[in-house]
Amino acid sequence: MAEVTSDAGGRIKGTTVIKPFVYGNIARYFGKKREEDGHTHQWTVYVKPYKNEDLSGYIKKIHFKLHDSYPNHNRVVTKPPYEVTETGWGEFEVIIKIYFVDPNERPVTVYHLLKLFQSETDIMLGKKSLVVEYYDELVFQDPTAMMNHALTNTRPMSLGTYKHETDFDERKEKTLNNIKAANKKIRYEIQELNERLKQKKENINKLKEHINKVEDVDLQPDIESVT
Ligand code: SLL
Repeated sequence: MAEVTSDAGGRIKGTTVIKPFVYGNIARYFGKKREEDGHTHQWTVYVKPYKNEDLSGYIKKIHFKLHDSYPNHNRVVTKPPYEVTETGWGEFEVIIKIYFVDPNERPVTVYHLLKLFQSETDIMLGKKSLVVEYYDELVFQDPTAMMNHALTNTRPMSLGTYKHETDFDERKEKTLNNIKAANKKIRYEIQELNERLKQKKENINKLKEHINKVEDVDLQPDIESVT
């Protein structure tokens, strides 16, 4: 258990609070290009809690900065759901800036590449929505007493079971397996390279020995002529 003390800024030393969250977008093809503006998709970009909790307990607002082609591209959302729904024709990077209820807490920025297009047939036909979302964590180091209270006293958002479109447990397992496989591969490559290095070193030593021998032989007549 960390020693809990409070410094002049009112921060609780030795405390770390981690808040998992999910950000991303869903999108759906209209099925055709819209005559009047050339838009092809409706999309929603969002920030959600990973576990069922009301983020407004510790999040003050979230800025979603859209592409310049959108009118008033700085969208500010002050309460759940933290999302922006729009229509458009193109993909771009959305800058998501999360502000906290405690002004001492630095805002956190995440970048999300808004995704509209995917090769799956049902998504291309507009029969099914596309979902691209990521898991991340907000880490609060030595929060102030006020922030700590806000972080640890959140309320649930919904009364029902809370579920994501993405199976993050499955993704975690897949990611872990990929990391393990990559680790194994790299370890094997390192071993092989070490083997080759050893071989080369041995060759160098052999050549050095050879050079020494040749030099010794070369020196012999000179030494003899001096004496
Ligand atoms: C590009 N990366 O340069 C893209 C930009 C911009 C998307 C995509 C239009 C919105 C509107 C829209 O979808 N912009 O007209 O209101 O190709």
